[in-house]
Amino acid sequence: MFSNKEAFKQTFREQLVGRLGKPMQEAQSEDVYKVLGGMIREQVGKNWAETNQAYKEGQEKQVYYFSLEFLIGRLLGNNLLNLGVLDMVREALGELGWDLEEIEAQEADAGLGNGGLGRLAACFMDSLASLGYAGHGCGIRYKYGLFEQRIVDGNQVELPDYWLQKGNVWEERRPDKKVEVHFWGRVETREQDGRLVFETRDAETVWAVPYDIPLVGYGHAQVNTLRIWSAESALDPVRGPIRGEGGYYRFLDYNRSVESISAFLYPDDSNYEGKLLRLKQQYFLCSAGLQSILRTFEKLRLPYSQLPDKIALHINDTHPTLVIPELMRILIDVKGLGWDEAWDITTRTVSYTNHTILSEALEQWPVNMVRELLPRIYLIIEEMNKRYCAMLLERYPGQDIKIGEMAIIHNEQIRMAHLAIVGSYSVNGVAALHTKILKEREMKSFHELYPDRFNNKTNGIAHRRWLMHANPELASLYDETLGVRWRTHPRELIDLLRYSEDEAFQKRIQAIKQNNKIRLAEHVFAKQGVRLDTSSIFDVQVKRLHGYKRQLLNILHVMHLYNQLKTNPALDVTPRTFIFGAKAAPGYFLAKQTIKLINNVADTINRDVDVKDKLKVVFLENYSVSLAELIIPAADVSEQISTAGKEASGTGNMKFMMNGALTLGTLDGANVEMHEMVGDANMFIFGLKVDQIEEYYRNGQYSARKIANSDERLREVLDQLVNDAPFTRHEREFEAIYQSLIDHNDEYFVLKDFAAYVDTQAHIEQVYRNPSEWTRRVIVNMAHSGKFSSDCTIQQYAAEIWDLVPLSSDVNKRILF
Ligand code: 4GP
Repeated sequence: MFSNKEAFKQTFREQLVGRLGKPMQEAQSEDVYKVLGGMIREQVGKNWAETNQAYKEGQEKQVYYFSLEFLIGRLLGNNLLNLGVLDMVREALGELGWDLEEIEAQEADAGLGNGGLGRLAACFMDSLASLGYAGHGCGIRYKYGLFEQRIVDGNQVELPDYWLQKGNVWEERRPDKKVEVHFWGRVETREQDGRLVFETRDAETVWAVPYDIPLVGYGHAQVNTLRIWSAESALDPVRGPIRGEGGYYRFLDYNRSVESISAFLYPDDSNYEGKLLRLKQQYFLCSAGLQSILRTFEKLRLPYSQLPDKIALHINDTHPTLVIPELMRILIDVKGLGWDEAWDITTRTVSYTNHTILSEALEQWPVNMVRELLPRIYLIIEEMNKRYCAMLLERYPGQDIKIGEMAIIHNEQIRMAHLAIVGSYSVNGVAALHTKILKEREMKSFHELYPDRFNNKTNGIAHRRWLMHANPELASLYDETLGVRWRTHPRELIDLLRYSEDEAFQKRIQAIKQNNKIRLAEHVFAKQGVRLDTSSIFDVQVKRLHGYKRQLLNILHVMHLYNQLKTNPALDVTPRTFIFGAKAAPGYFLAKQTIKLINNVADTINRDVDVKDKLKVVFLENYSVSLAELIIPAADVSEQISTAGKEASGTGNMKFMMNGALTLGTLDGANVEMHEMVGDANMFIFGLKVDQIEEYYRNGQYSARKIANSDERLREVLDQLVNDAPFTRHEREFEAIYQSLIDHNDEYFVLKDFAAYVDTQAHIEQVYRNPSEWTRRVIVNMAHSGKFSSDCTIQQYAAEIWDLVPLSSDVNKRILF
């Protein structure tokens, strides 16, 4: 049905009428979306079945990527692109009177993730399928994704994101594949044939029901699977809670508690509330995912000793660490293996990625909680800890403090990062600097103990989504200039270097940027009623709101620019539009205050006719994957200004680089690697470096107050946080921010980096005035951005961690276009 435009139109018409049961002229955009989505699902169904068959034959090793987050965004456009029919469908729909973009906008933006970690998982899924690897996602089908953000009087208000309200055309519910997950209960031990047998009694049973989403590879017929699990009550009149007096009411309570397991994603990527429920979610995913994987493995009729040859289990940060004790449990209690053999298999199967060194994100679970909720799992963790500490004692005799620091269980807490390191064969950081910090500081003793286990895998992004889909004009220019190989060999973008000084090419790049700016400006006007000047510099900071990401530094600089213009209206500035987008964790007060501050500043500046043609600030509501696809191609300046050492990698930085923005950044995360490639001349680097920051931490000599007092510009903006004009709406409105900077001594060195940031921003203005020089730098960045495709990253994971080769079946050799 997608073989050519006319055939497509014909089928589309028939299906539209057939499925909807109403005449075509009455169809709404939403109807068109559903029908088109259904057609694609049908189209990939055959390939999906064929791929699954190939997997069943078991030739290739498969990787399962366990993640509590998959920030996949919309799938329609990406699927059309990967099937090679995007342009044809756009044209065909156009001829039928529909605009594809509007149709795409009907799809709920699946926000099953908070930020970088969740988006990375989604990019990895795309690359795994596109490169022909057998790689699948294992996640939770949250009923509510990350909250929807509204800005009301400048404040963030959170609304539930019921993304499934209109159904989900991509997923397939698979009740036949459901598995049982057990909570609570008590463990009974008995001896049988000379060994201890553990049985859990009186546990609560929950059904885990999988929903499968096809992951379409680019350009070939292979289709992998994202399996997300939903919790349902296991209504069993004989064994279940409904039995006996008052049973029905007990059942209702039980039902509520079961449904809450997959009800919502925790809206927080740095600290955790509702700990018990979160722990339940984690175990639910690990147990359900593993059971279904092992069921497939058993069909191969191989001994469990060969599990590591056929299956790799990857845990995305510590959230799914319970995969380790759960695998031990199944191997020992269900399959009857001994501890040592089970341990050997487990530690040859599991690998782990660390995504952050923020101490508040390092997960720990109280012993009591784990012991009660997951009694058998607790015993296994305890045993692991016992054996591991005995090994440490042998290695470090008499060093009790060190052993305590390295233990899995300490001070009545279970440290998930330690469990993950001890129970896996590979631990990786997500950018060179981050991995170095893990090895030399955060996980130093573990690196000494297991030097070969640690490795780096710098993050990457799905360049097909972030370039071909988000920036089609630029992608066409690349096709025209380089041919189409870059689409599957992104490092070949390096050939763009030849055109960096080519005036005609520069002009094309400038025109594309301009069009993307217009596209964004139209969207912003339609959504928020703010008009943007598309000839101004679009200076963008979009990411989660967190102290270390320093949106505050950015907005203080904007306040300073405004102050300058007010004092000296004739000041010769290059017009600027500062664009922000960020969600703050609902319980993170300072982050929410920062959003309010940005909105107040925007309000003041945008109303002031004195600065009308020079300065504008806009906070874009409800930052999401689809909004990012509009914003990023329109950016001139990419703000990557985290406190050095705090941003593990960043992936926004890569998306902007690829889409032709110049980076204003600190030497942090993957910025460092970008800088190594393009050099000082092509990036705007400023601020403290990691070792300088460490030195401050060591010597305790940082004084925010001193810095504030010695810089007139800072004094002025700091005053403006608490005095009643021009950015505050009542006295002391931003007292908390002020205190964090002055009384709490500026944890993220905002004040220390302020002067350097202001200077670098001034330098940016100068360079921007020379369009040819600016564009030359942009092209150099684009040329080097191919390294940051997740295709490259996944190839490294496959070769160096998972030991995976592309599928040899016909299905991935069948080229679609
Ligand atoms: C993020 C890191 O903060 C970011 O630097 C990194 O690029 C991203 O993971 C992917 O590796 N961490 C999280 C989190 O999103 O929840 O810890």
